[in-house]
Amino acid sequence: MKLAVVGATGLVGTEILEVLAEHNFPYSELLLVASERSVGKQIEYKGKKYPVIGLADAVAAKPEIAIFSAGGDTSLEWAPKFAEAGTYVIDNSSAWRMDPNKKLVVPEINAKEISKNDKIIANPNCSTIQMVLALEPLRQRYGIKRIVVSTYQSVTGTGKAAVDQMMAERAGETPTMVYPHKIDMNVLPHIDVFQSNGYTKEEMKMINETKKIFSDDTINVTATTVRIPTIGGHSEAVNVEFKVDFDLAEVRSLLESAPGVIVQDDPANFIYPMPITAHKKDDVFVGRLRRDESQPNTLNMWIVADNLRKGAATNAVQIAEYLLENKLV
Ligand code: 2RA
Repeated sequence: MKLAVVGATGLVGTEILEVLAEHNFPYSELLLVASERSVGKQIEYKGKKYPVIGLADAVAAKPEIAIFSAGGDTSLEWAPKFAEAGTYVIDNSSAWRMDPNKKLVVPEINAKEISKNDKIIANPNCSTIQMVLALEPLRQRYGIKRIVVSTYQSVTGTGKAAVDQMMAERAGETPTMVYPHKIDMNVLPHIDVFQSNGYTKEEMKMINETKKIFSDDTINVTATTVRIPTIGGHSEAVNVEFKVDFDLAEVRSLLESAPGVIVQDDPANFIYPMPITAHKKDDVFVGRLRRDESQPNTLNMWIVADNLRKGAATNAVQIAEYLLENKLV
């Protein structure tokens, strides 16, 4: 089974390789693919050096699976070419997520929707993945009317240049600005571009992708997404109104038995999810569970996950594992 990683030199691409190694993902040949300027570079992976190849050569090799993290433009141009060659493309960009003919997959929720015809599969936005994974067991049990989410997102979500800006500011050096403002010792209520409705693209992604993944346009969602000067993961304060009342002990039990979710909720002992403890982990961490006493049937929760892991690389690798396990490749 030939496997291609497209965008292998980026933050997410590097994380994809780490996750593939940790999961001992089976392949007969590994193709590391990047833009022309990186062709010829060597990447060491599991003790072996691999040459970086270009996209045209990768398509010609006809890999069974290609995991993309190379931006929307590259995906729009090249994912169809791989699909035409029979490759399953698992794409981390936003290019295909809202395409009505493409599946938007969090394996624990809707991998079963994937068929042999789905040659381009979209990986949801990182901030969406961690939220819907934690909400899924509660949606199944209580039904969801409305979600209000505020996020606290790591600079790693923007990429290496943003991490470099933060670290330069922290060191008192002159940074190369990625953000419109200083990020260290600051927060930016601004992720991606502002839309005509006053929301940012990131906020609209959370709203629209949540409805698609849950296959339920009746769920009302509103979001405020914020960039904070940290690495290690995205954090989210979620207020969710259910269709019926709930029992807090049952909520905890449902979350504790949910695949891919770990409950860390013992505030008396200062136990709650944090980016520094979620970093490099594949799970989604949930805590601060408490009833919203201001309105019926409503729960507050705090959700943290490593955005480069379950928010991108791990989710994509899990989709690839699903394809193998279900003999779609
Ligand atoms: C971000 N979720 O955090 C977006 C894309 N990775 O910037």
